[in-house]
Amino acid sequence: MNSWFVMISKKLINGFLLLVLFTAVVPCLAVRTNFIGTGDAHDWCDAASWDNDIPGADDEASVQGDGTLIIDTGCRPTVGLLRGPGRAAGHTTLTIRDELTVAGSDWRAGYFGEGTLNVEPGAVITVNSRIYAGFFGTLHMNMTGGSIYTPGYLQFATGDSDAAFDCNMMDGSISSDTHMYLGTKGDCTVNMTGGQISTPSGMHVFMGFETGTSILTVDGGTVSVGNTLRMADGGSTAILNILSGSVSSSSLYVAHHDGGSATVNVSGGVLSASSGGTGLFGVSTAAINMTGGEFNVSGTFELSKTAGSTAQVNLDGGVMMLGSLTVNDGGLIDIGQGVLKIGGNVVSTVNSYINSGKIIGYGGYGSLSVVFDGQYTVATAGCYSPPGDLNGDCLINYVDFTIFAWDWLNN
Ligand SMILES: [Ca+2]
Repeated sequence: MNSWFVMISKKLINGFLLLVLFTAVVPCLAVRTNFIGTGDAHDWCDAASWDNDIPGADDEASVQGDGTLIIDTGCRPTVGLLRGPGRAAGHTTLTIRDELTVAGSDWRAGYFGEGTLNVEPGAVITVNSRIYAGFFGTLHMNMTGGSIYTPGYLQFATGDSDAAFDCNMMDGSISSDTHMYLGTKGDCTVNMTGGQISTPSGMHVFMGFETGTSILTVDGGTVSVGNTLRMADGGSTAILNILSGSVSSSSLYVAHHDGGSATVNVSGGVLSASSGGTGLFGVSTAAINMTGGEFNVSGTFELSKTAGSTAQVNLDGGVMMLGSLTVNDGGLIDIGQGVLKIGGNVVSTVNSYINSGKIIGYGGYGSLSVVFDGQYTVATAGCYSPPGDLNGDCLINYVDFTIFAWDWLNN
């Protein structure tokens, strides 16, 4: 054979090998298939529910339109991408009772549309890269069991300020290996009465330098944050209510950027962290209202770290137990029926805060007692019963007015 023939033959063979190789490594072309059902109870594993067959492991499943799609027991789909429930027009509902795997990339629920997601016992949802819930749209979620897990991050109410996410979690678990963002651009409401939310990384209760509101209410169940729990980024409002159950983190930042407003209300249960404070990275506003339960920080808790920040702690009940306490200007602790405990003998430090008006009792009407019990410095308040306090609880409010009005009407 002459040399040019050999050369062309080699090129053809190489080309053929390349073609074989190319065909072998490139997966089937991904297709988008849309849920086309209207009304209730369409089965995900029924091809008639889709306009382009049941989505496969490389495909984009788009759960859109007006209707309810169900992943029922025995139907265990794996898809490449998941969009919905809720995409463009209509209100789509997705109910999940068995395994769902998003193998290729992310899941965008409430994606430029409105959807309802029901996660029920038996659901095992695994999303390969990350989860957006309420992404330029609205997602309503009800979780009564099962699990949601992603190794990536998880963002609620994100994309723009019209995005919204609300969730009622009664049982089950939501976990990620990286950050969880409860509101980044739009409003986010999470109500827990059971189950677990956990990450070894951080949680932002509103993150994104926008003006939205994020409310996390825990009345049962546990929230476990391995790193920092940050409340209220610049301009946003964050509210954490704990009625029962527990919330724990490594660091706890209550209002942490310019213009942020954070409120923690504890009436029961336990909030615990290893360190933390208020107004950490900007001029912001913080309130901690306790009427019961425990607020435990094993290390230092610092009030109003950034100059110009304000922080008010109202201890109307429960116990605030701190490893150590720093109260900067702008910080105020008002002790009512609650108890403030600080590790070690820091009686003189606490008295200096009392003398400078940073710790008061009953809004200034109380007398404060500070003692070292051998382990903790314990500050409590007694009440002088100011004029007008007819029931002797040191508060002048509608209860006193009721007594006054009753006496007046009966005499
Ligand atoms: Ca009273």
